[in-house]
Amino acid sequence: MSTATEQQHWPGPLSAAVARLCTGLQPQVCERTAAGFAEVLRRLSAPLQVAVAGRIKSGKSTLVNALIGRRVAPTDVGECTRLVTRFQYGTVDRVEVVFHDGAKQAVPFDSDGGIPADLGVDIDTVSHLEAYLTNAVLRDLTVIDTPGLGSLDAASVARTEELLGTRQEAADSELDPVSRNAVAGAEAVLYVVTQGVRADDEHALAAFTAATASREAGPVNAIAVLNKADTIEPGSVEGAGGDVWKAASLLAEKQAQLLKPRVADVLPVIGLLAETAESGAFTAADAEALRGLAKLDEATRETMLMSADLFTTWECDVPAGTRSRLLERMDLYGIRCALEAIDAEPDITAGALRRRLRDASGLASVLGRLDTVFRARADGIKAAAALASVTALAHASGDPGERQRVHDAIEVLLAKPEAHQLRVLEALTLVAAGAVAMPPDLTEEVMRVGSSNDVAEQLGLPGRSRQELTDYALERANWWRSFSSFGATPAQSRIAHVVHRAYFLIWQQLRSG
Ligand SMILES: Nc1nc2c(ncn2[C@@H]2O[C@H](COP(=O)(O)OP(=O)(O)OP(=O)(O)O)[C@@H](O)[C@H]2O)c(=O)[nH]1
Ligand SMILES: [Mg+2]
Repeated sequence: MSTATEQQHWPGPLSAAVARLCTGLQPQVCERTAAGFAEVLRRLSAPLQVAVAGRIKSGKSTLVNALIGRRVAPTDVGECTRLVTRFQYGTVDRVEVVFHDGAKQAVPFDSDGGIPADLGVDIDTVSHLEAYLTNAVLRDLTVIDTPGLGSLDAASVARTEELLGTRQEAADSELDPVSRNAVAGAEAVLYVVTQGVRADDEHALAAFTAATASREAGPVNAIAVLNKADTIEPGSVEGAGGDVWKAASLLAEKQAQLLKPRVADVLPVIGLLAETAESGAFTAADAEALRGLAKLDEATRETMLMSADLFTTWECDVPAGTRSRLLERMDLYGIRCALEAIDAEPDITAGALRRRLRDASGLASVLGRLDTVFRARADGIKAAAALASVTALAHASGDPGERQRVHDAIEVLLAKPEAHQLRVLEALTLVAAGAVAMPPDLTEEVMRVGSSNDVAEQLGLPGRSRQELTDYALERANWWRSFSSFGATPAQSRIAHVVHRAYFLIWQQLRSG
């Protein structure tokens, strides 16, 4: 007989195992916890939930539009920038306002196909927005646009947490607030920073933990982008040689030092240019206007490109309104890129020019990382998030017997060989968050082994022969085994077991493959 669990489409074997755990436990827990488990099951079968988070005006919504490939999230002004909007896959494009009392109201798109900047409803009564779009990217990622973390006081963190927490399905399922909190929140985060991460941005990243309600952010489920790379003054970055992109890459590396291991990576990006290139906002008329600008003599052109003001006010044949539009869509750096592309290839088509802008935006690398960090590991990320929710629900129940039953069931699950990857993710998160202290070199090794699917990368020996890799894997497997028995604290020992096993499996794979 096939159960409901087997009929569902889970993202993979780990999620399926956690789903079985939930269904198995449901009859053994109180009604409230069981309702929470039902919610966990529902979330497990949904696409990975990725929150785009960061400071006010860091370009979150712009980046969301670039990812979706449509200018749909309002940017810059309007009350919607203060709301959480969930973009998910749907067969018909529509947007709904969800009120605090659970009521919903459809809102029409504006004439450009975007969510209107002002909704015409009392914003204080609104919980969040749900946008259903036909865009294919949303089939396996639900993208959550969040309001900027402006101040890092507890109140603003709590607000984001609550906003992310009071999502539609949680509200639908009539969970009490405690249970809702335990299952709410994003499963992964794309953290947007701009030039100069300061200490409080690290705090903001820690605040993501609050936003995700029950999950720690870590290299498993967090990526950062250094947005607005085009606005970096290359002269201010040593070693950039006056090159904007080089400067951005160097800064991103520096920020990675600060933010790792809380995030898997920091990638430079120009969200605005990515949005323009991906959303169809770049038109043949824009290309024509740029061609007009490319014909200007060198001195005029350079003068105009010195500032936004000069660009729009300088006397020239291309109408000022057209120039303002270009500026708004591409900013000066994007315009310069386009002009250089036209210089090199005067007959370049609008389509080819658009592709050049996309290349210049750095979006491809971001999408690549989203694939390898989030999409490829969605099963593990979702399963780990679900386990965290299950644990939180059991704790919230206040019944020690129930807590113990849930705890035992999780232990049984984690002890199974097929749950190894789940333990690796858990170990990574614990070490990255500093919950288990490790010497720096061992921390690095845990990160390396757990953060890749490529054996040579996991071993930190790219380009070595199979024999060398095999020998090294065995050596490290043995080292971690003895560390787990002799050198480690109990918490470290648990991690060491997992790392030992990871090396052992690598060794086995190398020997047989
Ligand atoms: N030059 C430049 N401007 C950008 C870039 N990305 C976004 N912007 C501009 O920055 C402003 C803010 O962008 P939003 O996407 O609204 O930022 P946000 O983080 O969603 O803002 P809030 O939701 O209000 O916190 C807009 O004017 C964007 O056009 C970029 O890569 N380069
Ligand atoms: Mg916004």
